[in-house]
Amino acid sequence: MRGLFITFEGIEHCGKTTQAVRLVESLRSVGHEVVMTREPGGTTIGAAIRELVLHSKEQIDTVSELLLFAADRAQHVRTLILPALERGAIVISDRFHDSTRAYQGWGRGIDTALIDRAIALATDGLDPDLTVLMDIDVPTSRSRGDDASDRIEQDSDVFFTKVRDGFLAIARGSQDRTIVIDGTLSIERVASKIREAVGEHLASVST
Ligand code: Z5A
Repeated sequence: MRGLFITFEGIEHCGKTTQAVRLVESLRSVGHEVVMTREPGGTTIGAAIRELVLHSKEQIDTVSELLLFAADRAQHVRTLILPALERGAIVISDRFHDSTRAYQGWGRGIDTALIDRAIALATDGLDPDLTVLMDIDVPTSRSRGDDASDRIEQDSDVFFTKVRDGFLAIARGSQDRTIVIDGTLSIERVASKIREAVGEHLASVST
């Protein structure tokens, strides 16, 4: 049986990583094989792309940036995600294609048709079964860490407001797979809401 593909999305410091780790622990504790991964950087090639795209000192053209994220994803999907799903594992990815739509589409303003082509090439049509969008506002994001440790984090509040609006619009258009969670709630409350949603999803696919 094909496994389950879950993604976490949201603006920086929304709590994705904290919650993805908790969900992995909770699913492993009841015997599931879980692969936790991330974009960019889920593979060895991806780690090199991550370094380039997040830490390059040189200006990166917006289309080049789109294609670097797409190259990371193509390698990730074909060498890690699909093989794990085919053997029945649950794959949890910290970011996937919604990040491209939100950051490169809504944030950078790249044309939707070009974004769609890059995503289609990289994913070959793979969509998450379930996406958890952790929603926080930009001041909350900044208050959790404003060290601007990578190239994209140095972008303006206006940019991140567009990205957040993008994530919310994408969620409205993909309600069949997306749950939006208020990321300003306590870590415990958020974790419990996510466990509940994933539990319901697992129950619905096993009946
Ligand atoms: N990017 C892109 O542009 N296009 C693409 O296609 C893809 C990515 C795939 C990689 O980000 C960058 O690449 C990202 C988008 C871009 N750029 N930005 N900005 P990343 O995912 O590696 O890093 P990040 O987005 O900056 O996230 P992060 O710093 O790793 O944060 P997080 O995973 O969302 O949150 P966290 O590490 O779990 O928590 C952050 C802090 O908040 C930490 O101190 C926690 O203890 C605290 N926290 C967490 N939850 C709570 C709650 N509920 N209350 C209070 N405090 C909390």
